[in-house]
Amino acid sequence: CLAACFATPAAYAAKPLVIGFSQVGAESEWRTANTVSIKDAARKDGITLKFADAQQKQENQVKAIRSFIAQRVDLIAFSPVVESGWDTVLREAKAAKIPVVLTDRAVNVSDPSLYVTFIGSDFVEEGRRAGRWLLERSAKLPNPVINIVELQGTVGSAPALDRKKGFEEVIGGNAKFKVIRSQTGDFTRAKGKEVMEAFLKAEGKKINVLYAHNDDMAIGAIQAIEEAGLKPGKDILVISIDGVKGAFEAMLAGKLNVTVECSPLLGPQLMQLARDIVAGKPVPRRITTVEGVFPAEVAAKEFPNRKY
Ligand code: GYE
Repeated sequence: CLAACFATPAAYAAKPLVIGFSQVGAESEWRTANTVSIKDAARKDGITLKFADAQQKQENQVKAIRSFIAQRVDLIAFSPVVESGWDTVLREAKAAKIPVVLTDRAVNVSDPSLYVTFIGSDFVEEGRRAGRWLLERSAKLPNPVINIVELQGTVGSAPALDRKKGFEEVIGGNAKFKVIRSQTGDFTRAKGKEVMEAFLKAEGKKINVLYAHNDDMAIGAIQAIEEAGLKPGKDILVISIDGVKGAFEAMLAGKLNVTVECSPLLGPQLMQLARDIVAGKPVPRRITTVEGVFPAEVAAKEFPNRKY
């Protein structure tokens, strides 16, 4: 028993924490920055991170979580691609006594004890912020009716559901605003472009505003607008969410009007939470990220401060 018997308590305490993390995919600039933040924070903290990319598929996330349970990791964290369908696998984690932390996106489960805490943005509020910007901006427009097309995020995902809801909360019930088309672009540039092309074909110059649930889809759509011979940012106002560098570049080029910030830099907070949870300390049930709104007018000033 030599080594084990003589190991000091400090040696045990130094055993690195093992976290299994199931990521949504690599669908956007936001996601890439989120992955970097989590991997960097784990490395800095000496935490062993088992990282799995689900390529936007729930079945892959379920598999990854089951494999983390089989490996008996200390904690499971994941960003659920969609809200529903998690009860079974999370019950398995609970039965194995492995705590679960949600990052970025929420789940819809019948038993709230299936996860310890949820860290991430308030997506409904982000949608409201996008709506409020449009309300203010459109007060200056002569149009009696403002026709909006909407590029939704991944079907069934928390940010797509909530960003739609928050936006509608602000502009709904106001006869001036009409959402004439709304379809998913799956949070990617390629899909954003493709769906915007279809919107433009169907509605053409009727479109006054594009509301995209993330910057990547807006950037794809901007290309489609230009290819249709229209000026993004002028002929069609473009509103999006995230605040990634690509969005700032588009604002500096005059092609995007506003981005509502959504921070992907969740890594350091996640590592701290993981340590606290494993040490048995109480943690808040919900940790909401603090964020702002960046209209094109402040893009030049803010660009050098952006971290993602
Ligand atoms: O807005 C989008 C990404 O869940 C907040 O997912 C995240 C969203 C983000 O693909 O760009």
